[in-house]
Amino acid sequence: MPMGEALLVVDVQRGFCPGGALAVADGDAVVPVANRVARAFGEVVLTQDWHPADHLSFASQHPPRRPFETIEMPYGPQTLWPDHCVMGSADAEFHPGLDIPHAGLVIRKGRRREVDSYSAFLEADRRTPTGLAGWLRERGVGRVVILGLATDFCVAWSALDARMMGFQAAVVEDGCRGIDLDGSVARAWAQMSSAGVMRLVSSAFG
Ligand code: VGL
Ligand code: ZN
Repeated sequence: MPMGEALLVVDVQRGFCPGGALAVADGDAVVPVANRVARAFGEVVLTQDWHPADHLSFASQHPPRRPFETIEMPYGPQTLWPDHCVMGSADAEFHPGLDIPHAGLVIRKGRRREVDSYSAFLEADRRTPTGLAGWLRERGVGRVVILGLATDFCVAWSALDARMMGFQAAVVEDGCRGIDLDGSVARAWAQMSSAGVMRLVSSAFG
């Protein structure tokens, strides 16, 4: 049986687009790219960052800490963020321009107060699976193509975990935008490249 492919569309939500709580510069530019690339895939998975209002990745839970500082959590260092993508809020909705009606699965991650989850596969404790790997394997998917927000956090962690879990992985560069804290976008690309993540452009998909 030929190895199946799936497209993983990461966190294309209002919160990460201009006007959102954790806006990524030019974040909404990925929306038409996601829509176009998705047409080339029979199998598409969407992820949504989906936090309780008192999530421990929010700086507001750790006064006097400020957003973008780092603290130690039981599972390691954690960047602190502005309150964002609170479950059920407008900020957590998909970008209204996202048009992928044939998506088969939505993974909501970061739902537990104590543990962040950048990756679509594993929470930040590096132990708790989201179930995505099993879903993909059961459907014969061996290769994932990834795009979305943000390059240096949820996209990169998802791509690295895809490799760690035995999938081939590729990231569509022009389908991503980054937050870029102290060079984190360049570091993410270097890590992805050493892990064997391919770098693609969306024109490859028509
Ligand atoms: C993300 C920071 C916090 C992301 C999510 O989607 O890349 N970044 N939560
Ligand atoms: Zn988050």
